[in-house]
Formats: sequence, structure tokens, C-alpha cells
Amino acid sequence: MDFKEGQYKVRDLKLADAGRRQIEWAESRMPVLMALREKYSKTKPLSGYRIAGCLHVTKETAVLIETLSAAGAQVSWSGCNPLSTNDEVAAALAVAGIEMYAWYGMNVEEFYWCIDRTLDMKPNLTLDDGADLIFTVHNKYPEMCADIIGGTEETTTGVHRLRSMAADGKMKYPVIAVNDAETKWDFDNVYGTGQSTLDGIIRATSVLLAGKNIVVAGYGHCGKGVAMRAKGMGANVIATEVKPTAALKATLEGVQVMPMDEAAKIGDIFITATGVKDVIVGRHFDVMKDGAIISNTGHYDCEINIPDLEERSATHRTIRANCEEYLMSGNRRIYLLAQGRLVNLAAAEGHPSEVMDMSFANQFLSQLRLVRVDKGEETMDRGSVYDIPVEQDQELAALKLATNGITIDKLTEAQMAYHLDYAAGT
Ligand code: 9W4
Repeated sequence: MDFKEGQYKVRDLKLADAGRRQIEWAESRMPVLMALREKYSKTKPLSGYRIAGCLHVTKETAVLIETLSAAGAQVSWSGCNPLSTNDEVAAALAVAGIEMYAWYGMNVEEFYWCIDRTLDMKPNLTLDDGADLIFTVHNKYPEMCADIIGGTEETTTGVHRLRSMAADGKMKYPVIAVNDAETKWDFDNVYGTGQSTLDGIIRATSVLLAGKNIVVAGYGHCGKGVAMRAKGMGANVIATEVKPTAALKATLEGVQVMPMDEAAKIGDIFITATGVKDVIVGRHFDVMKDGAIISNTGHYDCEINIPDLEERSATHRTIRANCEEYLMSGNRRIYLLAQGRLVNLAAAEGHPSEVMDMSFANQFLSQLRLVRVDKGEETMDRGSVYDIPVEQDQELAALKLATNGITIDKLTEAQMAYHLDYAAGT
């Protein structure tokens, strides 16, 4: 096999073939990233650059890693969550010669050991999901910052942490907030979470959605995505909200709105997507119907108050993976999915590859942008967080359409002139 000893720590290299098949499947669903790979494997703009990455080791991430590598980069990688590593994919990447330090179920000490190993190659670019790598560099290896051109960050939480750090004047190299691109968060939240949440519920229960009362708590982007898809599956969707504008939007989108105290009595399936705690609590469990299914797709696992559920329950038992039955007063049964953790990740596979295609294409183009900064073609302040330019969103959306064989109209010169003429139309 073509790899160097000591450049990886993964579960088992024998899993590599199974991992490779999954990566190839993802490649076939990620046409934008593959088009970028095709283009930049010829010019290799990342030649001579060393990228350390800390991001979920999934089949989709593998497509990103191998695109960075095809564009000339030397890449070293660790997972950013011990429960998100696909051991088969990690093995396939290690065998392909990527420096890979990730395995499912590692402990906190091992997690930081893996990050340290990715830094052994003295990166000049970083790529994060949750900002752990950037924080490790700044706090533990501050001397490395001078040689780092910049970094990219994938998530809302990471961007939030980094903006606070920048505001504090503590950031030592520029970071691009990939999360804030429209082609990232909109696709993730609405279409990715929308589908994968229902996917997780179905995998954990095989329940029929048609005709059911599905209660979606929170009508933000994720809640809206879930509601849209649930409607499409024939469910009666009810939303609960605290924000008047979001509640109003729900009503205009054909979704019934009511307080959770009312919805609790009639819901068959509950999905929390609010980002706050205690959305479903004891008094709600008290009035739920026999057979009610409850799940969470919000970032934190405290949206459902599980201690309240356990307190009220005589016994509970596992029905199948990610489906726990609680016996309640009046012989009612309540089913909690994935222990109240994100049901789309714990019981399904997160966002489909087609959605990750957009996020990771943004990551790839942002790394190229940092290289342009290194070459003096663009400037960045070393203490700041940067947004994705709107042109990049349009470029990626155009590429996604093109790779799907969809063409769109173009403004004529006359239309453009009319559009730009502020005096016209008055
Ligand atoms: N995965 C994750 C997190 C917690 C977790 C059963 C209960 C996020 C984004 C992408 O966080 C991620 N807890 C689990 S499994 C699990 C998985 N359990 C196990 O008991 C706790 C995560 C990005 N992404 C996609 O969405 C699709 N491809 C991607 O790269 C991946 C994982």
C-alpha cells in the first residue's frame, strides 16, 4: 500500500475499500466540487501549501480533502467531533496518502492529540468546523500564527466564537466565514436539515408521515425546511413560535400556528428546531397522546427536557436503535428519538452529499482566496473575519445549475440599462 508509516491514526486500514466505495458515491453527487477538482488539478494553485483541517471525517469531507490535494496541497486532517468520524472513510484517506488522525468514539484527550498531530506539518492554511484548530494554534502554538496565511471556518458556532475573538483584538490571522455564504447556510438549514430530519425520524421508527400531526417547534430556516418537507409527505404541520414575524410567515405558508401547550395535546410527531432549552417539558408530556414521537434537530440537546420525561415515566425500554419507549401515566407510551440529540445526525447521515457540495465548494474557493492573499493579489487584515463575496455565491449557484443541466435567462443590454437607470419607471 502506498502510505508512509506514522502519518495516520485510524481505526483499521482494512476498512479502506468500503470507505473508497462511499467516497466514490459522494463524488457522483457532488458535481460542483468535482468540476472545481477537474479545473484546478491542471493548474495546481495549492502547490507548496500545507493545509491542516479539523472537520467531520465523512464521505463528503473526503471529496473536499481529495479536491484540495488534487489542487496541489499537502493536507493533514483530524475529525472535529468524535461521533461523526466514518472509520471506513478515514481508512480510505489514510491509504490514499492523506495524513489522517481520526476514529469514531475517541476521548477528549485523543481529540486534542489528533489536532496536535495535524499541526506537526506546520500548516500555512487552516480549515475548521467549530474553530478548535484555530483556537489550538492561537493558545498552544502561538508562534505558528506568523506562518499561517489564514483560515476558513464552516459553522455558525465557530464563526460566532471567532468574531468575538476578533472583536477582542486576539486574532492573529484572517479567517473566512464560510458559514455565512447563502449557498452554505440556506442549503444546509432549509434543504439539508429539512430532508435529513425526516430521514432520521423514518430510520428510527419507520412511521408513516402522511395524515399525522407534525409539530415543528421553531419556524426558523431549519423549522421551515422540515415543515415544507413534512407537508410534502402529506402531514398536517403545526408550528410553535415565540417570534411574531416567523409565526406570521408560517401561517402564510399554510402551516397552523399555536402554543406548545395546545400542540402537545394533538401532536403525533414533535420536532424541536429552536436553539433554546426547555421547549418540551413536563406539562407537555402530561398531555401527549399515546404513541407520540419526540425528536430534536436543533443544535443543543436540551430542547427536550429529558429529566422531566424520565421523572414521569414508570419504566422505559429500547425499541430499536435511536428509539426509546417511555411508559407514562394512563398507560400512554412516548417515544424519544436519538436521546434528544440531533436526530438528523444521530439517526441519519446529516445533509445529503448534494447539499454538502455547496458548503465544501465554498470551503475550497475560500482556501484559494487565501492563497491569492499570500501572492499579494488581494489584501486581508490579519485580525479580521471575512465574509464570502456575493459573487462567489452566484458563481457556485451557477455551477450547480450548470452541472445539473439547467440553464437560465440572461438580462439583455436594454434590460440591464433599464435596471441601472434610476430615473426610469418613475
Ligand atoms: N455528527 C454527529 C454529531 C453527534 C452525534 C448515537 C447518540 C455535523 C455535520 C456534518 O455533528 C455531526 N451523536 C451521535 S452520532 C453523531 C453524529 N450519537 C450516536 O447515540 C449520539 C456532523 C457535515 N456533513 C453532513 O451533514 C453530511 N456530510 C457531512 O460532512 C457531519 C457530521
